Amino acid sequence: MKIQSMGNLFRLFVVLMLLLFPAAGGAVRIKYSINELWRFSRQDAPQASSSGFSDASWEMVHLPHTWNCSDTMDDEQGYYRGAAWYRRSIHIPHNYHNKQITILFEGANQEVELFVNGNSAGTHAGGYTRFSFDITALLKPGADNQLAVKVNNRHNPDIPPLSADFTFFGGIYRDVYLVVSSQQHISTTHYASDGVYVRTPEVSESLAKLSIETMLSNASSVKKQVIVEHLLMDADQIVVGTVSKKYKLGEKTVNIPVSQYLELKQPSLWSPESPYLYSVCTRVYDEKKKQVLDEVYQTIGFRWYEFTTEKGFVMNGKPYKLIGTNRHQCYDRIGNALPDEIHVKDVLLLKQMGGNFLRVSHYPQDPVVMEMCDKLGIITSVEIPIVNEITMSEGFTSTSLEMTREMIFQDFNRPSVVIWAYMNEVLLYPPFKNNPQKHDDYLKAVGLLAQQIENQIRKDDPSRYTMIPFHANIDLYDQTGLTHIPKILGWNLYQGWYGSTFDRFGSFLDSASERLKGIPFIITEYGADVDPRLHSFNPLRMDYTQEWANLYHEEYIRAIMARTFVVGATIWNLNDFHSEERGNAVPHINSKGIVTTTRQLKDTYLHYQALLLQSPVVNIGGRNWTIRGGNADSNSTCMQPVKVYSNLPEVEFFINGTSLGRKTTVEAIAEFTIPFINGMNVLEAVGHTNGREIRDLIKVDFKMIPVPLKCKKQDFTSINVMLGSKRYFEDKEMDVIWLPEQEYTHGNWGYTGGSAYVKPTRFGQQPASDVNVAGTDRDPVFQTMRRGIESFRLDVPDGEYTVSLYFAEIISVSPKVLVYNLGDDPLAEEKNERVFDVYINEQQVIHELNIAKEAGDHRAIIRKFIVQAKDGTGINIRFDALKGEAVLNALRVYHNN
Ligand code: GCB
Ligand code: CA
Repeated sequence: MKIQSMGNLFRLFVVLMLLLFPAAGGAVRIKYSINELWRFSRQDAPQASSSGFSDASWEMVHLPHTWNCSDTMDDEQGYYRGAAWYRRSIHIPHNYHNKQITILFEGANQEVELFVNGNSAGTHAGGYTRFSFDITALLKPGADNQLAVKVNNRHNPDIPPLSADFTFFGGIYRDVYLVVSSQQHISTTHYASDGVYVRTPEVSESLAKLSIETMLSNASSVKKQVIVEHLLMDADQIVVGTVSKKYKLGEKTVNIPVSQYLELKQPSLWSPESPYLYSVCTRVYDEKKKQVLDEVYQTIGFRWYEFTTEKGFVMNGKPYKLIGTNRHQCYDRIGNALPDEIHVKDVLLLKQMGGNFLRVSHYPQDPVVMEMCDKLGIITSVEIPIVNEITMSEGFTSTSLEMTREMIFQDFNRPSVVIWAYMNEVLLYPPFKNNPQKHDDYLKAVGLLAQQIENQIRKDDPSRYTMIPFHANIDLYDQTGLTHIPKILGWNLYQGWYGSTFDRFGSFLDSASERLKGIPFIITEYGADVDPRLHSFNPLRMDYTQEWANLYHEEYIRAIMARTFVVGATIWNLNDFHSEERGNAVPHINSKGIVTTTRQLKDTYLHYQALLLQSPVVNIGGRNWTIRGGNADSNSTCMQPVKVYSNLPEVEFFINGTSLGRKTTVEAIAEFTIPFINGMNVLEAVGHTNGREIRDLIKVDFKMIPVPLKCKKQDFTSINVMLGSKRYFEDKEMDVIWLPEQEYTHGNWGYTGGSAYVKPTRFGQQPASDVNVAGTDRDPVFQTMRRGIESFRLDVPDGEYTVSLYFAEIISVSPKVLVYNLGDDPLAEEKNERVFDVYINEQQVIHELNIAKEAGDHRAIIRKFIVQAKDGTGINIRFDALKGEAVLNALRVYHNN
């Protein structure tokens, strides 16, 4: 009641003010994007800085843009990391002659030099923060002005990140704006922020105190009196507070801080479930308050919060377990050059999953991401991209500190931000392991840099928490002193993925918390790779199947929920993301996302949604696994398990309209065994809540293999089998399901002889190779094999068949060691030369095949044969080793008639 009438009073006041002092048109700043019509060249062209340079032959591109879309996904190692140029002209109207003109880059990776009409306007280092240049002095009003931007994504030892498990796409990959303001204006060049910093030193249900700092600049060569006014507005744009003050601005001054104070009684609080937003409109008037010279709006929120090991995270007096994801700014085919819509979509995905927490890692992201977190009530931790290692140089230190300040000032007012973080797994591989003195110096340098960054944050923004994310080497971080610098410790933990077993996760946390008593922990990363095309009913560590990751996450979330000192956790990762160096099942992609690079939902997402979302959820697992296959049983069905994820107490399952009964959900899961039939199957899960039915429905095309193969009831049409594999591989483009191998039995199909290939690693073994197999996008089909195979037989009916044999030499004599494997490195394998013959139905079809010699290592080859099955003897493919072992990676048999 009271607030309402206050609001009305203020509204009246504002209307009056506007009547008395109408803002003169055209004076307030204009900000507009200049994303289109850039000419681009992916090479260094030093002459391109001059305004006379002709770029007519250059390609025309639009921002956001990266030059690494294709070379980061091809079979050649590496991608272009070097200089490139962007050029365009901008028309500056004559009446801008007394304006201040700033160019604002939201992000360009990673070194930039801007030239305006041939003159250098400035440089910037760092690929993930915004930067701006005041280009007024270099522009000619009433003319076309030439912009030339040199961008370089080379390795630079003074700029973090030096290395990381993600692709360093080069380019101007975020929006670029021009800001046209009056000579007396709110600064546009203070760390490229909006120039207004709103602090809320005191917030309670009854009162919020605001301190608003404005950075002022005066470009004119005469002193000026100005009035700075702040209007505090609620979510309905009703003014609920105002304050103003006169200031004398000296001539030619930049970034002069001035502060004013405001109070608000009974503020509506910002919280995850009710993210109430206010805004502060800051206006600069001339001294008579006749003209508005400049104006900016800041979105803010009122909340107070605390992290403790006893109560976890508490906001506005209410405890929250923070659960969410990390996120990388990339997408299928477009790299990091994302339109705003995809940034928006990603934060919505997190919200729709029931997540309340985003670790904006490993670097600050697009302003739209942060804006969405403010709007949706997603708590965030933002991080500068020092990853894996540092350089012991003054340059590296100063760039890091500069980045820290950019991060802080650019997202200073966001109610969603509660943590500033830095240094991800910075001791992953200290470089001087064999030199104790240098090793020691390095650890000291890391400790010193951490302390400097920590001090900088505490000085610039004491209101937020700080955090450093570690990997599991607690001794090293402790020895370096890093465990006692930030207010919160982050842990990136992968027990049960990179070596070890799931249960080691909980036991690690318990002993670490014992040792570091009183320090809140956040599980900043945990995850397992999933190639969404791979499935298994016998999942194994490192098999890249959905099912292994399901088990991993089920175990981890249980352990996280059970521990109060774990105040939050962020899954690694929201989305599958680009990491050029990686092989794995999907080369160049880290597939630990719970959604794919095109944002298809994986089972893990569907499970978290059932665990976290308040509203009723019924999700059939394997929603994307719509082409399945297997052998028919005596009822002409094939039994396969399907999980249903639901937050309802029980769910009922229907297959093709027939109920399989109800099951109780345990930890939001109910598992059903489904009798699939050949062809299209309709799967339906139904739950009930408050008299309402909640349903999910999927359609699955089941490709049944008749048993025996010469079955009267069903024709044999085709079969695809991966040797040495327990996995299924779904190929939607080809409309094919690849089956795991089985041993031959009479009347059926399968191999005889040999053993499944396993990849030896330091911590044991992996069930498949993870090398990038060249010449195919279906790497998993080639990444397993049966070594020493004697034959493959199919007791198919008489007729003509196409038999395709799939080969690749997947053994690695000198395997690539990736630090991210956390020590579970591949071991060098012994490569004995292999030469073998192949016979089909006793006719020799391959003479002396030497895969490595013919195709080279890690390259796919397919040999196709037309074969007649006669006299009821089916197809018998026989391997005869001449040297070493014969192998077969996969095979396809297709019935031609
Ligand atoms: C980590 C890193 C992250 C990697 C991740 C992984 O610990 O912080 O950048 O992508 O592991 O998938 O290995
Ligand atoms: Ca490449």
